[in-house]
Amino acid sequence: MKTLDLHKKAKELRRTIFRTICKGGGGHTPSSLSIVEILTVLYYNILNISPENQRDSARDRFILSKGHSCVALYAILADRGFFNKEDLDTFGRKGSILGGHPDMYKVPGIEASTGALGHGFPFGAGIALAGKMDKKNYRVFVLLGDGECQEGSVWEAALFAPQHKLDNLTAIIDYNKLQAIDWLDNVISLKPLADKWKAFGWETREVDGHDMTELNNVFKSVPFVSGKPNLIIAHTIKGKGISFMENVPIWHYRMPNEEEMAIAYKELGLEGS
Ligand SMILES: Cc1ncc(C[n+]2csc(CCOP(=O)(O)OP(=O)(O)O)c2C)c(N)n1
Ligand SMILES: [Mg+2]
Repeated sequence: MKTLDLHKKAKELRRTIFRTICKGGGGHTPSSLSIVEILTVLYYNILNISPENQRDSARDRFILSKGHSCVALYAILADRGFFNKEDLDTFGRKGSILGGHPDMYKVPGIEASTGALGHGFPFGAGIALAGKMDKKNYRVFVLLGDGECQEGSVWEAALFAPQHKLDNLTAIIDYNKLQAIDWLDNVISLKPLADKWKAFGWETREVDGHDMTELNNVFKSVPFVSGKPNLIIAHTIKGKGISFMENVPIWHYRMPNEEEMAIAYKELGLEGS
C-alpha cells in the first residue's frame, strides 16, 4: 500500500478504535492509539497473513504482547476481513468474542491470548525457535509495551533469542515512556534501552513509531543481520491523535465524559457519530 493510503487507513483505524471503546464503555484508549501506525504498516505492507492463510503453518505471526491495546488490533483484523466489522459493536459485552484482552480461541487472527504482561514475548520467541527447528520460513513479530519491559520474563526471552540465533524474531517496543499511571523514569527506568538490548545480542534500530515511511523501511530490512534477533525501538506518543490524551497519564484508566467525547470525535473527524 502507498504511504498516502496508509495514512488514510491509520486515520480510519483511530476513528474505529475510539468509536469501539466509547460504545463498549471501557478500554485502554491511549495505549491503543500509540500503536496505530505500527499495526497499519505491519498488517497492510509487511505480514504474510490473511483470512485465507490463517491456518497455514508457513504464515507470519504477529503477537500483541501488550494485550490491553487489543482494540487497535481488533479494528485492523476486522478491516482485513478476519471477522465481521459489526462484531466491533459488541466489544466488551457479555457473549462477545471481543473482550478487554485478546483471546486466541475466540477471535480469528489472534495468535496468542495476552493481557498478563510479560508473556506474549517469550511465547513468540518459542514460536520463532519452532520455526527454525521445523525449517519454516515464517517470521514472528512481537509488540511489547515499555512498561511491560519491567517484567522479568521479558529479559529471560531477551537472553534466550540470541542464544538460539532467532533472526526470524522481531521485537518492537512501543516506547511511549508511560506505564499505567506514571512515567517509566519515575518508576523503573529502562535507560539506556538500546544499549541493554545490544548487550544481550540483539541487532537494534530506533524509529519514530508514527512515521510510516520509517516503519516500512525498518520492517522491510529484517533480518538486519543474519543469525541475530531484531529489536525495533519505536518512539511513540501515548494517546496519539486526541490532544487532551497525549502524554497525560490519567487517561490510561479514564473514559471521557460527554463533553470530552465530543472534542475527541471532532479531532478524529467523527463529528455527528
Ligand atoms: C502482569 C501484569 N501486571 C499488571 C497489569 C496491569 N496493567 C495493564 S496495562 C499496564 C501498563 C502497561 O504499560 P505499558 O507496557 O507501557 O503499555 P502502554 O499502556 O503504555 O501501552 C498495567 C500495569 C497487567 N495487565 N499484567
Ligand atoms: Mg508505555
